[in-house]
Amino acid sequence: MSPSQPLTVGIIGTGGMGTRHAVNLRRLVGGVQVAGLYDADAGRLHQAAALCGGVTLYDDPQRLVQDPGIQAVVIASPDDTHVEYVLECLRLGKPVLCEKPLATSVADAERVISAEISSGKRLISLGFMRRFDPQHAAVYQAARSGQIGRPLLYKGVHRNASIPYDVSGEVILTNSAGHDIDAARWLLGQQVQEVYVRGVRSRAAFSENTRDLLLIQLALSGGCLAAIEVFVAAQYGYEVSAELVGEQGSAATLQPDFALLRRAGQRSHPIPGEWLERFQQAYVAELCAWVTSLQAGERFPGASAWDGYLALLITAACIRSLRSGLPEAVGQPDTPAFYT
Ligand code: ISE
Repeated sequence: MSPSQPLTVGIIGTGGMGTRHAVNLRRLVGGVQVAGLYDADAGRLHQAAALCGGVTLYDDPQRLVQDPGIQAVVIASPDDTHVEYVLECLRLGKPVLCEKPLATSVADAERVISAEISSGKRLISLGFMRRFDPQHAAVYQAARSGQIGRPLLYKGVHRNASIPYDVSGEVILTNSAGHDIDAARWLLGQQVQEVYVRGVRSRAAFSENTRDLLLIQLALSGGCLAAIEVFVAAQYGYEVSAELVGEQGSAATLQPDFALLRRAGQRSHPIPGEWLERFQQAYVAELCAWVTSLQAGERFPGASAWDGYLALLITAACIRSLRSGLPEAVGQPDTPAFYT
C-alpha cells in the first residue's frame, strides 16, 4: 500500500453498519476508495451502491476478498459469517476490519488466532469502536494518568431501545455484551478471571426464556470488579455509559448532548435511537485509524483478534453462568508473543 494511492476497500455486508462504514469511508476518511460491495440482499446492496458511486458489486463475498483490486476488507455481515471471510482474508494476506464478534464460538476464534499467527502478519483489526469514542477515551486517559488513583470498579450501562432479533440471553451476550466486556478489560487494563450473570425478562410479551436485561459481574486479575447492565429492550432510547471508580475519585463518560431543547416549559436533551447515531464519531475515528495504520504500515491502535478471542472466551463463561446460575471461571490463556 502506498500513501500516494488511495487504499481500495471492499465491504461485505451493507446493512445498517456496513452502509454506515461505506458512507463514512466515502465522505469522511481520506486516502481510501470504496471499491467493492457485497450483500446477500440485492436491494440493500444497490441502496448502498447508490450512496457510494463507482463501486463494483459482487454476487459472491469470497470473490470480493479475492479480487486483486481490493486491498483491504471490512466485514459487517451477520455474526456467524465473520470467521469464514476473516480466514479468506488471512489466506490472501489482506488486512481486514471485522465487526464484532470475531466469531460466534471459541473454537472458531481459536482457528482465526492460529491462522493469523501462521500468516506472520497482524492483519485483523476488530470493531470494538468504544475504544475510539471520545467519551470513553477521556475516561481511559483519566484512569491512565492516575487522576482517580488505583481503579477499583468498572460500572457499565448498555441500553438498546429494542433489537430486531432473538432476545435470548445467549444471543445478547454474544452479539451485544462483547462491547462491554472489551471496554471493561481495556479501561481497567486487567484480565477477567470470573463471571456471574443473571437475567430477567422485562415484559410478559416476551417468551418465557427471554432474558433481555442482564446483570454481568466480572472479577478481574488485578482485584478490580465490574458490574454491567445490558438491557436490549429499554424502549426510551439508546444509551451507553461507563464509569471507573478509583481510590481517589471516579471518571465517567458524559452523554454526548446533541442539543439542549427548551420548549413548552421544559428543557430536554434528545437521546439517540440506536448505536449508529450515538457512536458515529467513534466509527469515523476507528476507520481513520485503520486506514492510516495500513497506509503507514503501522499497527492498528484498536482491538486485535486476540481481544476478540478473549471477549468470546469471557462470553462463553457468561453463557455458562446464565445457565447454571453460578459464578463461572474464565480460562486464562497466555498471550502469544505475536500479540504482545
Ligand atoms: C450492535 O451490533 C452494536 O454493535 C451496538 O453497539 C450494540 O449496542 C447492539 O446491541 C448490537 O446489536
